[in-house]
Amino acid sequence: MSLKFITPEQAAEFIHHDDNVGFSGFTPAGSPKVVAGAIAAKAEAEHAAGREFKIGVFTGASTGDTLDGVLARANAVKIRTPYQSNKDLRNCINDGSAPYFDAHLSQLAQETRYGFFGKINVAVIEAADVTDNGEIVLTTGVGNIPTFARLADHIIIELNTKHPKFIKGLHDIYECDDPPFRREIPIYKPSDRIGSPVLKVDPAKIVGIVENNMNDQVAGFTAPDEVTQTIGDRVAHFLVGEMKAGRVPASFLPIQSGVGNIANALLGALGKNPDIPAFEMYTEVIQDAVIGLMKEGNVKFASGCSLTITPEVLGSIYDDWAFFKDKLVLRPQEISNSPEVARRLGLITINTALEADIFGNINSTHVLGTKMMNGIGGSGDFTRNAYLSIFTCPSVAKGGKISAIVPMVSHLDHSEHSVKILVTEQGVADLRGKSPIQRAQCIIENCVHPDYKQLMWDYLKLSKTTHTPHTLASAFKMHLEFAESGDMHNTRW
Ligand code: 0RQ
Repeated sequence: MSLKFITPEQAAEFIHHDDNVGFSGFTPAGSPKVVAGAIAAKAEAEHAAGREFKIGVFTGASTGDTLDGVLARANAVKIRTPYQSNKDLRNCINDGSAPYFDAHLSQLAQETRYGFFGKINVAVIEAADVTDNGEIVLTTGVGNIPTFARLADHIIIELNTKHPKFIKGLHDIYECDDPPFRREIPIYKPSDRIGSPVLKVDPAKIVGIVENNMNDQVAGFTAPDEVTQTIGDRVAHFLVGEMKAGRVPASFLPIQSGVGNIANALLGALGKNPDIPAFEMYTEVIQDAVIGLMKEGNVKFASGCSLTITPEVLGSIYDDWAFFKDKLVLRPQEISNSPEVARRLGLITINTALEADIFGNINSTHVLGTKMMNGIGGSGDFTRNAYLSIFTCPSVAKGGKISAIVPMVSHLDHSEHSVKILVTEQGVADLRGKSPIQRAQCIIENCVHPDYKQLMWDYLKLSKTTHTPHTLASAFKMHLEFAESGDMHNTRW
């Protein structure tokens, strides 16, 4: 047989109201870029004709505006999971028009296989190459596509000519068996390869190939400011101390780091620190900073789920492929974020909090307890299973009117049991081996902004309890104060 080229509109004809569609990629990297636009146009036409048209949107993580943005604006989302960061979709999630459930990224593939979310009808896959016998070379992100492609009835390929065919070998495609047949994932170091360089699908399911010549919609990072730079330096300094104390081996341990400006500044700080040896990464998102550190010899190898990097940096990788090809591997998120592998390799994990409480609980997802920001992403997969889990955040938000450290988090993503170190630009709180009251003292002393320190000490004095001295009637007073006057400084216990 030979595969045929079709238009995005012809591809959209295979997608019907109420279908569940699984998309490839992870972040905008490797996410399909043209078929979702045609699905959105179809949804708008159906709505104009008085008919319902909404689909389930299953992805790896966030996507680009050409996927999440267009579908949200067309009111075409029946259900969305497991992570997003698009402004229009976020608004629809928070006004209730796009139902969303937040999920640990490592779990979505297995829970889809278990049948928890119904059938996956169609898979849409961005590819650098595809053969008539169904061997697909993926592009910059893998996500959950091995599972979606196997379960779907129909497969649509977006062949993206921006990516050279010679990247075959960048990917390591492996899918776990399900219980009771599951075995260990045989990864014993970040560079181990355990699967196939191509995604193999049943060619009879491929209904057509759509051409695509668009870059991943990855924005650049702003240069570190004083706050992000200080946080980065504090983490690097802390890790050097751990090495000197013998708690982190002198050869170092693999790093997982989240996305965003703090993560970018932090990786730069780790790379520049002369006391930290060249290290490996076992992470989900490989961002620009990692590639810079690789060129400088500070990062030896990076295993991830995506190359979430700007087009310029991606171009520099393709131009120097001989240098990079044995230093990078992209895996399905079931593997890149596997709790089993994270625990085995002994990862140092570094993620960002929106809000922390004085007892060490973390909110990474819900602004003031109710509004979804992005999602838990992989932060839970890594934090719970880390050798050493670190959370970072600026001590204040919104020009100082919000303290990022509060008596009780307004939503819980990572509990006190999983969070070992908290770092703000004010300092480092080492929570290991401390009781709740000892953790509270340590966090107030080291991490809280000076404007809010007294308020926190006074909160602790409200309760006579000795184990976790909360006063439930006051625990959310800072949030309530912000909602009322727009400034947490005005809080009175
Ligand atoms: O608001 O956008 O209106 O300016 O929240 O805050 O400081 O710009 O932080 O971009 O680094 O994102 C936790 C969201 C941090 C991200 C989070 C307001 C603040 C600003 C964003 P504006 P910043 P960042 C790898 C691992 C979960 C997933 C994860 C995230 C906006 O890191 O999504 O870790 N993490 N995945 O003003 C109210 C507070 C606030 C606050 C900040 N306490 N209350 N608003 N803001 N603190 C990636 C993947 O899994 C794919």
